[in-house]
Amino acid sequence: VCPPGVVPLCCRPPAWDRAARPPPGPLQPPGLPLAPCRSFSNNKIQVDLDESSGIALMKFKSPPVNSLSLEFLTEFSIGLEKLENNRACRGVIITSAVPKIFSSGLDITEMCGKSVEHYSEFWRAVQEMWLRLYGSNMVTVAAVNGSSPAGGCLIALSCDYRIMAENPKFSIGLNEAQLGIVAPFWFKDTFVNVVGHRIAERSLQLGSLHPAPEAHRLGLVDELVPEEKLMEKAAAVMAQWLALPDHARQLTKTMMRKAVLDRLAAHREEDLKNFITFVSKESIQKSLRMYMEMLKKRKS
Ligand code: CO8
Repeated sequence: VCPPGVVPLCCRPPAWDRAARPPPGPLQPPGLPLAPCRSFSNNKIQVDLDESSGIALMKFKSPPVNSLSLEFLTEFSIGLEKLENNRACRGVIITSAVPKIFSSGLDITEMCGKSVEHYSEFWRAVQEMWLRLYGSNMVTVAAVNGSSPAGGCLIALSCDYRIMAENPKFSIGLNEAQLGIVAPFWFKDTFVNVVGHRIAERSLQLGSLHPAPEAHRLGLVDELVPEEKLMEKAAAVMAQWLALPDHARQLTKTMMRKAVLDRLAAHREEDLKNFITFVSKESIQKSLRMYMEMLKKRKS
């Protein structure tokens, strides 16, 4: 069972028969357009697709912290859908245009003091984003060039490969417990699939945010590189993954991820109800408000 508009991985047409392309060359430095390239920028995400290599670059550009608002999540899902449906696109590199921040996770203001209808629309958008990204047929590489808590970490975990800037000030993790909230089962499943049960269990209970070197040691990120080398490395990793026939790689990806994807797809409405019940509780609202206040105080 898949949400409307999301074609299950196993049913999507294989990309094996796509036109052969030359191996992808190095990506141009961030900020410069790829050539020849097709761009579709909207308010919060810039997308550049280099049709000759089949590689798209998605850059989050929603300052101050790339928080995942309803608008951001909607743009993200639409961007992924456009790339997925474009036969010229085989892989996407996801990174941030905001210095020092990959994404601060779900926009907490979307979960505070809003109507049930709003919570419902917001949570559906979170589910949709994850189903599209985790279930993508494309090769997905996260170039994590800043801090990446909670929902930001989920985006990175949902990719096929994670490269992080080796700055110990940047941290990544599912820190929901620190906010007094609980990561949903599919956040947990995605985390377990990357780092294994024991590390996920400890990290989730403690709501740990791991500095980049520790995240690398735990296997939460696959590689650390100096920040200025991040895009070059992402392009090299992408080239390695794209050297394989799409069809075989995609079927393998489906085999590895299908059970976890199906679990949310089968329990989507239940998950939505749980979220609404949970987030509507006064005790949870209080925790979220206090956390936002703490962020503001820390600043002053
Ligand atoms: N949502 C909304 N606003 C945010 C968020 C956020 N996630 N993060 C930061 N902001 C705001 C800050 O309040 C601040 O606002 P203002 O300028 O009005 O004071 C502004 O963004 C800038 O923030 P900082 O000054 O803190 O920026 P720094 O560069 O110093 O730090 C960080 C950036 C490291 C990202 C820091 O802001 C931070 O730690 N943010 C919180 C991140 C976080 O804990 N996110 C968790 C969100 S919850 C989630 O993703 C999953 C929940 C799933 C389960 C739900 C079940 C109920």
